Amino acid sequence: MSRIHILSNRLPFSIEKENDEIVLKPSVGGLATGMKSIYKKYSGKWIGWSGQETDNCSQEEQTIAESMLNAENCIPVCLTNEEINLYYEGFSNKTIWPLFHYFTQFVEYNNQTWEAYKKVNQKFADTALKYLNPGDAIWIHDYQLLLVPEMIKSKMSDVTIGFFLHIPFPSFEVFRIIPWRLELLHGMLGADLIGFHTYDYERHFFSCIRRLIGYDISLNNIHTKDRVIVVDAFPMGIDYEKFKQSSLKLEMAKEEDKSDFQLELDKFAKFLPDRKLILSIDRLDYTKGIPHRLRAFNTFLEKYPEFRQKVTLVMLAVPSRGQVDHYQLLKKEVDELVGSINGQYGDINFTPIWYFYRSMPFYNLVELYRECDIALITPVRDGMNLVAKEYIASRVKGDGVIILSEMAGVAKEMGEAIIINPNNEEEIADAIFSAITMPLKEQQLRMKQMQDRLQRYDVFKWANEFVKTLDKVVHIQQDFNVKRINVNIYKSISDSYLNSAKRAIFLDYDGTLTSFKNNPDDAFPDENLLSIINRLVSDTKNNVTIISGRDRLTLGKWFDSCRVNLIAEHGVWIKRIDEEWIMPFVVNDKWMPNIKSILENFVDRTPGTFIEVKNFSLVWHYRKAEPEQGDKRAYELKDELTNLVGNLNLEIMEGNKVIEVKNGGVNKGSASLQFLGSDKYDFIMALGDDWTDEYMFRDLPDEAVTIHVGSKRTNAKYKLDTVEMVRSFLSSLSLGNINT
Ligand code: ADQ
Repeated sequence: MSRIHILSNRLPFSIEKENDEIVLKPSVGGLATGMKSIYKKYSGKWIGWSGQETDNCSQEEQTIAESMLNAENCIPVCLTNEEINLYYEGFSNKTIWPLFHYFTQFVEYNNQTWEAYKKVNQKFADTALKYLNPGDAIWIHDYQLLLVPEMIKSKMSDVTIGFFLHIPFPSFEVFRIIPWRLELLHGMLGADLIGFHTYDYERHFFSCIRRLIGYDISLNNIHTKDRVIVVDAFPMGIDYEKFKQSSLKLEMAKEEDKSDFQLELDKFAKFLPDRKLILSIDRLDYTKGIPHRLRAFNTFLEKYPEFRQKVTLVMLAVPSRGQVDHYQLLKKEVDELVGSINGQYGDINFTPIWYFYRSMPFYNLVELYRECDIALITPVRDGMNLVAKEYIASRVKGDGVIILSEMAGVAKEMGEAIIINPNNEEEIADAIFSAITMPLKEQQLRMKQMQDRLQRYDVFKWANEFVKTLDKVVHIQQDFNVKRINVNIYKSISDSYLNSAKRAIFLDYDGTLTSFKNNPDDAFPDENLLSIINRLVSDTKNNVTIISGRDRLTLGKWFDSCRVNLIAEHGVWIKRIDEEWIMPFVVNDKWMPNIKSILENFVDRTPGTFIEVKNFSLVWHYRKAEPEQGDKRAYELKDELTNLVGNLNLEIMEGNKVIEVKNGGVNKGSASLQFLGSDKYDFIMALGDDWTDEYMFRDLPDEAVTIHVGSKRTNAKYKLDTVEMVRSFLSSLSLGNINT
């Protein structure tokens, strides 16, 4: 991969004015650290907003800021006050943020902010496009820029795009609420790799894609009409060594080197050596569950009165989004709760809650992480939560207990924490009691396991893993592109077609010559298709065979007027032109009643599914079922059948939204070879779209032109994307067109 650029809402520097001079202030957050390592290593640019509102500063100030940022390989996207209001504070923070965190009651649906969101996303995309070269990669971050991947992909398809969402991706039932859901999904699908913190978010995303767009998903790949998009979970880490080393440094610090804050903490510890400190750190956001936490602390003091003078909650809340109403209300609620608890349980010597409503410098944060015996992290929803990881990295003595909400992404990685439901105040109160009374040995054991894991998977590893996968995706896509029939490939196929004297052409039916219909009986050949086939067969050099899983009666009826050979039920029946149907293989139907009763049980439990009974096979169709339920039942059915079919010499075939059970050894591969027999053909071609056609692609002679329809992995040599392309390809061949 040549260059990798980063695109995020904010640049890793902010512009500030000091004594009338413009200065760049670097961000110290984990993301900035991880990304800096990437865009520097891969000689890219970092594109984003600098924090400067263009209508609040002069042109000269903007120019100075821009050249200072350029010197750091940063490219500012200039935004006006109004754009920030509508796109960032509006649509990003009043619509997407609450929706994706399941606060549906806070979601605002406002066309004006949506229009601004689109416009500003386009501004980011346009700025990036100025710096992108073919072959470059770009890594786009977070919910403010969901539309940018598609905006870039549609203009420059040869740029590889990674997208990472830092917040949760909600379940389908929540995501479907938003009127602009399709636009948002299509925006994200412009990416080649989409990353989430956890598998749950990935699962929700897949479910939305299946239900709202209908693309096929296999393992963690989404198959669109013309691309494969890889989706995976990459739990973000922190700069572990930075926290560990700073904490070790504090451990060794002499009295005169200590901060005032640390000296106060020392004094407190000396004065009250048995006092336990519980730490709570967050941005003041309604997703972080701060009022629940305070009420739970209140319950703890009520339920365990013996700890009333012995436990202090140190609560740090960073001011955040203060212009938004819900945040102002939250601040009021938190202030009142803190006041009420301190009023009720405090006295001259004891303040139950130390409340700081401000940001703190990095070294003070580490001092607190070191000093507090327990970290109480109880968001009601959180994409990941880095505070939990920072606390663990700073515990260089190996003690300390962490109480963690099961609703935070980080809980998936930390089975050793005390995991709680943030809405259960009683449970949190009991967890505080367990943490306070946890023996040191157990604390150390749990802490060690978490530390080992976090140290291995830090923010650098996280970033590198993402980039490594992005690189792999490039290869998967190249693989797909190499096989797609382009002008040159078409020319060489057409040359050998025209230069041949005897041709065998095998054409699968559903999904290849015609699109899928909800009711299989409605997929009869239309006039256009019949004329293409008739033109093909009018050339006496061509021996054309429709090879399908369909039953022989249907195929016989539909192609009655065409001079084509027919292979039905995946090879059970063969009918050559002007001859009768024959069964080239020995097959039986004795197994059918038993298997049919199993399938019936699945039909009863899965609305929208039905059984097709063929002469020698049974098919369970689930195209009309609820997509998720259909897929789930299909897994179940395959599992159940696999245990039975071996003994009965049967085979399970998985087609496009169908599962078919049939006699073993009979498939489109053996049938097509049987058909060719000992006749000599100097041009053999086969087209098909699903798994059942792969037998043909595998078994036909090496020189055969094999073409997969769609974008799945295949044994075929070439690909065509759609049924329409198949039709125009066959038309061009039959007309003898050299170019198409
Ligand atoms: P945030 O919602 O901002 O991030 P989080 O992951 O906890 O949440 O990060 C907060 C950061 O702010 C931490 O690095 C912490 O040290 C710092 N911080 C907190 N309080 C502070 C204080 N008083 N003073 C100074 N610094 C303070 C979003 C998602 C998260 C996801 C991250 C990263 O909401 O779920 O973990 O992105 O993907």
